[in-house]
Amino acid sequence: MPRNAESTAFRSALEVIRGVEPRVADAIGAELADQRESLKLIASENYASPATLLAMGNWLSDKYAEGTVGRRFYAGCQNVDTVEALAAEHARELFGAAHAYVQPHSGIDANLVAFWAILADRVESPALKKAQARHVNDLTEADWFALRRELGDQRMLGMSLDAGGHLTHGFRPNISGKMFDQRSYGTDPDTGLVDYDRVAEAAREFRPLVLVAGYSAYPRKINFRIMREIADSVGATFMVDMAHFAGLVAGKVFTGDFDPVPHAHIVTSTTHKSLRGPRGGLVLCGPELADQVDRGCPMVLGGPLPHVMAAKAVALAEARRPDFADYARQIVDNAQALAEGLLRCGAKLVTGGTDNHLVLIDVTGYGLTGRQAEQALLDSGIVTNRNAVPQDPNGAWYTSGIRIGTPALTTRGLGTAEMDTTAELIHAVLSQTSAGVGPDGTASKAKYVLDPALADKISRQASELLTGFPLYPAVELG
Ligand code: DSN
Repeated sequence: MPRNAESTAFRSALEVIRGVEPRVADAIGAELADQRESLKLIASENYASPATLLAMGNWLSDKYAEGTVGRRFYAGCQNVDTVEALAAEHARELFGAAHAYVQPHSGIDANLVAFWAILADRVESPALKKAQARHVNDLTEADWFALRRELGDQRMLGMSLDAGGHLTHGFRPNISGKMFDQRSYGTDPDTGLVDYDRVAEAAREFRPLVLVAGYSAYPRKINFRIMREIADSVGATFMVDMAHFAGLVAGKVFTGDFDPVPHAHIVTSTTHKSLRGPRGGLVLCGPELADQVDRGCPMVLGGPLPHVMAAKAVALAEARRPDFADYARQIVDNAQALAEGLLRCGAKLVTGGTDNHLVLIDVTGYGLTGRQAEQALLDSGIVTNRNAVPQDPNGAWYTSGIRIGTPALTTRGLGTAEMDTTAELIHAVLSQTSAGVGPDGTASKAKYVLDPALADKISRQASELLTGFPLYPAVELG
């Protein structure tokens, strides 16, 4: 697309929106300005391409399309069929999967689709058979009770939250924690790494129906061949949630034992993190689970979002281009440079470094909680998020960690030299922030003291670092 076409497209869209609700147009414009000015280091965020963003704002949004390609519960879905089939084809080709389901609206949804498919495939349940055969509205209350009884004691083994696992892998705040009896595996207390012998031991003791691998805050690779062997040894279905690192799989940075697709029975992902697509999810599997996976809507999903599937098709096509592999490699080079820079400054990192897109700083080394560190960095123009560290003494709300990731800054074009500077800026903020006191004079886990002049200085330096790397350079909103 010519550069001025991008600018015209976004300007015109905002002009039209402004004619109806100017405050929405202003918020959209302000979001671009904010994103342009800050050092975005949230490991799960990225910047989708103009083509991906534009593919979402159109008439496909208006179409209902329950069902699957060529088999819809609504008439007139031929164009939705086109975009869904394209997105699925790109996903299959990109990841080398036999089947791709691109309807999930998010990672949580993708995981629910996968969990339901596994339960339906594995559990002998008369109530479930009834649920599959009938429209859900035809099930009686007694049917639902039977369903819960028959499915309710199935077991899931996944990574613990403080080791970097995800809420949707059987933890109580998510429905998966109600669906499954969950046990988790942690990481080695000395190295912070997954200890496969301990995972195997936990699997032997617990005999899970589902073994889950995947994380949102573990800064290392996972050997999926070994995990599959563990799953096979106890008859478990092996599921990988690659939401965070899908871009590294797509870009062939994670290959062989570290590519989940050849090893897992089923793989789920989001499309908007390192994969750099629209917000959404997808599921990959072999032919044996495909039929159950395709029942995702209406079993656990609302109607598909055709405009988002169109954007998935665009982003997945982009990820199939050779330059996406360069991008994926650079994400990891940048994360490693950032980790090395932080280590040189004396920061304490969980596992001592990274081999993926993220770094987890243990900020207790600075005498701070994650919450204090997150806010102090935000004051200084550096956007991160707090995160628990293994055996976190401050719990899941205040936490003791800061998670930083490089997919977004790498999209902007920053390289390893800029990561050195970024590490120095982060260290400058954290080393000069101190814990505050609460109203009763005791140490606070939330309050902090940071000289505003220093925060301003770092903000300016962060902004200067970004000047050579404009975000959406072709887009001028005027
Ligand atoms: N919220 C995402 C993350 O930040 O990792 C995962 O759900």
